[in-house]
Amino acid sequence: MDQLKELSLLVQHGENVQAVSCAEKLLAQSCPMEDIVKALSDGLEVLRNKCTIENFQLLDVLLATRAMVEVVDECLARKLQNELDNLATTHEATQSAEPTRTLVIGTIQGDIHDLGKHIVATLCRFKNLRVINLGKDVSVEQFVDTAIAENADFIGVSSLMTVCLSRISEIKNELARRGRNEITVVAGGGAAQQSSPDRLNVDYVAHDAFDGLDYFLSDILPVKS
Ligand code: B12
Repeated sequence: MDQLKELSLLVQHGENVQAVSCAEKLLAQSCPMEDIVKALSDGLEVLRNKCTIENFQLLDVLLATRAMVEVVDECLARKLQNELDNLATTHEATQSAEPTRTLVIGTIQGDIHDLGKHIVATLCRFKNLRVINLGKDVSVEQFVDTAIAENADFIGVSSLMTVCLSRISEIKNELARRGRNEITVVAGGGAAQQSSPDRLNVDYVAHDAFDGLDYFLSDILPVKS
């Protein structure tokens, strides 16, 4: 069987130990991280029908969740750390070691889904961004207060719950009220992806974690001196 398919199935079935070992093998074979994250997400996608208001098979979903988090923390984070360590030995990397951009990230109030946000935060932390992770169920005021206090460049907001989407649009209104229009707001997560920047009143809606990372690292901002 295709190893990425196998990884999806292992996550879907909550086989955390085997999922970690499968992901390690894939990374050792230079499988792109994008493909691994896609396989993890596919594994959880199958559980969609076990996570509805009417049918909530919590144990199955939580076991899959644990397997996914372990792959992210034990395989992907370690691989990213190794890449960073290797880079740090080069002169060029030593010069650019200080993070130049700050991201405040969290899941919007009313929503407790945090796996996608965890992946984004992990990728960004290892790609030279300063990341302040506010966790889940985060109010508009918490996002804005923290972004201002930390002199952030970006607010990253995640939402998988359609009913919570309207709160996202309040973030830019609150930033404007506080005279901080320059802070860029990026939304992501299954529910946000179904919408548009205009409707969510954000600067960008990321298709996935890597698209978000590209946006945070792109030339849209002048690099702070
Ligand atoms: C796992 C899961 C849970 C877990 C969450 C565990 C956790 N720690 O996160 C638990 C069991 C707790 C849970 C609870 C509930 N869930 Co649930 N859950 C899911 C499930 C199966 C997978 C979600 C997931 O983690 N996917 C994998 C991650 C990696 O994908 P992702 O979040 O989309 O993230 C990727 C990108 O979107 C991006 N990204 C995400 N955020 C951000 C942010 C930024 C800034 C950027 C740049 C990128 C980015 O990066 C990731 C990698 O590319 C989904 C079904 C689905 N496939 O979406 C339902 C789902 C989200 N749940 C749903 C529901 C209804 C619920 C409950 C209400 C069920 C209930 N009976 O109570 C509760 C919610 C309670 C609440 N108030 O939030 C619905 C939501 C429907 C809707 N559209 O409103 C879904 C879609 C299932 C369905 N019925 O269709 N759930």
